Amino acid sequence: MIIRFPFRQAAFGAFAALGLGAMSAPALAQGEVVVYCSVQEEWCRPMMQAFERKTGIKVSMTRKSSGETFAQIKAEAANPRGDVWWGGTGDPHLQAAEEGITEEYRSPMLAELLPWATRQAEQSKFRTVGIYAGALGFSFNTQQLARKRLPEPKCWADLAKADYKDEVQVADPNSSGTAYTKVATLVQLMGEAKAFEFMKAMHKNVNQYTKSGAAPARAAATGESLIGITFLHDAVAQAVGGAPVKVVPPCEGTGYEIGSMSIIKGAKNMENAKKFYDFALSAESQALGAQAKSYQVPSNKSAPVPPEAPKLSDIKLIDYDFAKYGSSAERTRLLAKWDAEIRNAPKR
Ligand code: S7P
Repeated sequence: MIIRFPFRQAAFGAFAALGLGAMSAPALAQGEVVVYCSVQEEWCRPMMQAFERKTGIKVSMTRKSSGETFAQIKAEAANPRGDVWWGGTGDPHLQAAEEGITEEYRSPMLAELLPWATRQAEQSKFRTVGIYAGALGFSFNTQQLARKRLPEPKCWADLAKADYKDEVQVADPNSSGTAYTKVATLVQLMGEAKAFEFMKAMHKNVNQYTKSGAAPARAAATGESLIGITFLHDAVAQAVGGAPVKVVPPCEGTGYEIGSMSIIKGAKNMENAKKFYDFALSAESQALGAQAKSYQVPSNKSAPVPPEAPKLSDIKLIDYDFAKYGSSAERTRLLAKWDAEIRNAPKR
């Protein structure tokens, strides 16, 4: 009892700050919430711990990539096991909203968000919301590049050149939201026919389609792969950690993500899911990202933007059509086309 008392005080303070102060303190220390986390493990853990510390609500967390989590929520729809899906690229969250497997929730915290984050909520009829943003690109290992006497890749087009045979790593767009963002970005940037021609040519240079979207940044950092296509912030995390990598926003322009969060339809712990959702939209919780070396741009207007975060205003960004590329029909069609035309295309 003596140990728990100050904990409850802290929890009450947090809920008062989130506009939930009318709840009784003993109730705050009860219950659980099941969170499917699609950011990097390094950020998932401190975020869950911070929520537990604030509220006394126990968190059961599973970390999986965006596409994998979407597939899991869909498979579990008749008997949902998760309550909240936190993080991951916005497209599969939008698809989940359209397919009715996530729940409408108008958080009181929406007023604190930047317009791109609330647009995501409005677009999905309040079934998802933006929690961070980040641009796509690639990174390369500077030591390996010098050792192999190769030219610096600067553009998407460079990644299909014979110079980089077996030197490019990128994730599989079925499991990875990052890699789906890449497919949708190239289609918007080049037109669909040219984008698939380019991906077929680049396929000859791909040494591995990984499950996780951020893995190619780690591979470029260690030199296991010369080049890794990822979100720029995932590559920056490697550079900040001291890896010999250069981070490249492609010269032709690039797409970006609105990392999102959704409550799962039929959540067994609905009230706690909403508390987690409100907490995840607060400036205080979003500041935890940078502490965990996750350098996305946060969606809360008052959350500090990490100085390491790639400056979106300095990058040639396309006007990414989230409504189209996050729609069920388009995402399903593009993934099937990638499977049919790219995954097993000849390497020679
Ligand atoms: O590392 C953070 C991040 O890049 O990971 C998320 C990503 O969707 C999860 O990885 P997958 O590509 O494997 O799905 C991004 O939303 C986030 O910025």
